[in-house]
Amino acid sequence: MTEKTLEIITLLKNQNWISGEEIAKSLHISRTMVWKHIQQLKKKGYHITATPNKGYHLDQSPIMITTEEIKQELKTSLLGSKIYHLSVVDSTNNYAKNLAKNNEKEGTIIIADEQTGGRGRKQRAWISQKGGLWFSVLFRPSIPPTKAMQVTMCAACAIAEAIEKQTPCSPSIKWPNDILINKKKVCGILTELSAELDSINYLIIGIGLNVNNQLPKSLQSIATSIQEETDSTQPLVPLFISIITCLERFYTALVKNDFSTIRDTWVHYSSTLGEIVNVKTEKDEITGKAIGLAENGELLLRTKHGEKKIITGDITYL
Ligand code: BT5
Repeated sequence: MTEKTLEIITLLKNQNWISGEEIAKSLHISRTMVWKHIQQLKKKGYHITATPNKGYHLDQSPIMITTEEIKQELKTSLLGSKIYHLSVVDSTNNYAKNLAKNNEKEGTIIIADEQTGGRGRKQRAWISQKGGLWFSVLFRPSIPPTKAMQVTMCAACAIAEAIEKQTPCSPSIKWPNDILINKKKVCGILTELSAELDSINYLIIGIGLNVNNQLPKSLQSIATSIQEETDSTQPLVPLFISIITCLERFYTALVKNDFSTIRDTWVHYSSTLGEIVNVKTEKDEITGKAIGLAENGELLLRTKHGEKKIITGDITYL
């Protein structure tokens, strides 16, 4: 898209109706050129009504991601300073890792319309067809590797807050990395890092949010999408912008050593605390009551054998 096309989007967004003549004047172009730009926007998925006497009206922005729209709307200073938008990739986390190894700066985001090899934890498959938000954010935090989980918590808080702001849904966070709506998983977070003993080289947060994508039958009892929950198609850009804006706020707090803001927000959205849960870890299976969250993001469980700190695992509510 050209500068002029972007300026037209801004004019359309700022006014209910705007005539071709006003656009032409404001951009110093002919009315024929205005018409050509409008046709281009329609091809990109913008729904624009043209009415004699009134002019043009923007009914709806595209459902799919457009980098131009992101650049126009995103007002963050660190996250998204560089954005790679791919139509298809195996995994945005893999792509981010390769960039990170080649000295890519903190804040870069990789977003894909579709992933052919989307991954969850322990190499589990993550279904990521067109219509969802699949992206990875590259961080280089000055925190010890033991605190890496705090960045995952920032992401979980940001996603929950953004869903609440942008949709009528009530999200909750299930420890350690799931966002639920009506008890079904709508989003998963995959955190991967490269670290020395006492410092992190890079940390990648991969976020998979089901928005307008279809889910396979095999997942329908445990997973949901924003579209399914709201019965309507949700434009991806406002949700994405909201997640990134919230994430930058939480991450800035974390870097300034203010973990309490993140913990309070996490507790506010948690569906895990207070529940009796079964946790499957690498080595064993533990049942207990989830009573709190430790400083580094571990789950505190009260069990028959006393209090236990769980670093990672899969939990089921009993
Ligand atoms: C996760 O793993 O929940 C992390 C998912 C992270 C995906 C993002 S997308 C962008 C970036 N690039 C990647 O390659 N990955 C990240 P885990 O907690 O292990 O959950 C995996 C399990 O969730 C699977 O075994 C399925 O049961 C279920 N699942 C798979 N696809 C799903 C989907 N689209 N929605 C909900 N659940 C799904």
